[in-house]
Amino acid sequence: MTEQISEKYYPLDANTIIEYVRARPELGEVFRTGEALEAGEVGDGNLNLVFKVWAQADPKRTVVIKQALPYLRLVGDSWPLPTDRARIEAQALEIGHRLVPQHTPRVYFYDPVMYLIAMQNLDEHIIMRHGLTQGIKYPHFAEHIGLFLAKTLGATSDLVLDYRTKKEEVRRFINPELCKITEDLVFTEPYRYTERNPFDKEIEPQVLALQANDALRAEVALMKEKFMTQAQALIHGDLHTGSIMVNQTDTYVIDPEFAFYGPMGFDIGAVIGNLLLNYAAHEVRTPDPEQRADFQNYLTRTIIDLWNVFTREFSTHVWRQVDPINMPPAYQQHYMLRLLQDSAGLGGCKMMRRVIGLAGVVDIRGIEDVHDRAIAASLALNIGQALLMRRHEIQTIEDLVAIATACRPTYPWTS
Ligand code: SR1
Ligand code: MG
Repeated sequence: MTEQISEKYYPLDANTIIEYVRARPELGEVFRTGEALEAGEVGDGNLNLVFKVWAQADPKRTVVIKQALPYLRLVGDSWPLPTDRARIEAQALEIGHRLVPQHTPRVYFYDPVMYLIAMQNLDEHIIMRHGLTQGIKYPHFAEHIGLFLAKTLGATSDLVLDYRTKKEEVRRFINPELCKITEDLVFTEPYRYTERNPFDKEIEPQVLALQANDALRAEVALMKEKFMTQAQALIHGDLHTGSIMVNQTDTYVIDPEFAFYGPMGFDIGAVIGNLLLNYAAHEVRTPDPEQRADFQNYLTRTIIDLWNVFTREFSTHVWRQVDPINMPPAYQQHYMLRLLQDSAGLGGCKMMRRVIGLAGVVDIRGIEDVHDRAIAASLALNIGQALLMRRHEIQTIEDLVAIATACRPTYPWTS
């Protein structure tokens, strides 16, 4: 990868960002000329610097500044990363904001020299993964994310865009290096020995069995091929519950820096797979059986509801608009069934990578007791594996949920 970085680029810090912000006329609607500003670095992700800058006199007036580093923050400068991902993220956010403004933060501006995005602060929301891990339910999430998925995926696909715009959009969102991260971390490394797989020793027998399973690796290879070759729609590309901010009334999707033209099932499967990772975590995080069943039912109900909302909204915003001669009902049904099965397979892969590979999820890796952690990890692996291997059996979203809920942890080993 060779990327020419702008000569004027420098990584900001909590001091320099204040000068930077003062000089940006686009923030005139938020900050008054010369008023005292404060800032802090709040990024806890794997890739970027994220700052909040606020008016000292009124912290409600806060702006988020996300700046791309030319390397992976999680690992350091031994892993270079293109700063162009900030442009991709800004442009994907703009599309999201046009299609679903109620679920996409507003971008104030994108700076192509500093590779940064200034955007709306979401201070009344939390990262969904953290809320779910604490056992908080979000009653409107299924409705919101189902609509978000239907509108963003439908409106950027060949089903809606004209032939030329679609190809131009594919070109605009070419994102090879971030796709390569996914190709490696989701579809390759979990299935071979590498020191970058930091799974616990306790689940090693299950991981080794999975890695030795030729049939499973063949299905993973098919999913990888789909990810690499099916330019179906502009996908978020990393739509896990850490990329979603929620409260009891709202849902916002953030962080589309992995966006590119890929298979819709990668986004839908990411949401479903991450809800099921949380389901597996509550196997041990919620010891009371009634409370556990209640929360796990909430999670599976959410999966069913979000799919039903997705299909309803896809009918309204896509199928009702298409030419029924070219795309008759049988084709439409086949398309939706393929999406459901893709979501199961791709979501299953995303579950397994979060257990075995680099960049785990706090739902599971944050469980303190090593045996409890192994139970949750083992269950997540079994669900991921079953969704991938049995996806062709799935005809309805209830079938998908039934496959997941039939799984049990293999750990502790009985023989
Ligand atoms: C090396 S970056 C690790 C992961 O963080 C992002 O959220 C993506 O999921 C990526 O795979
Ligand atoms: Mg991210």
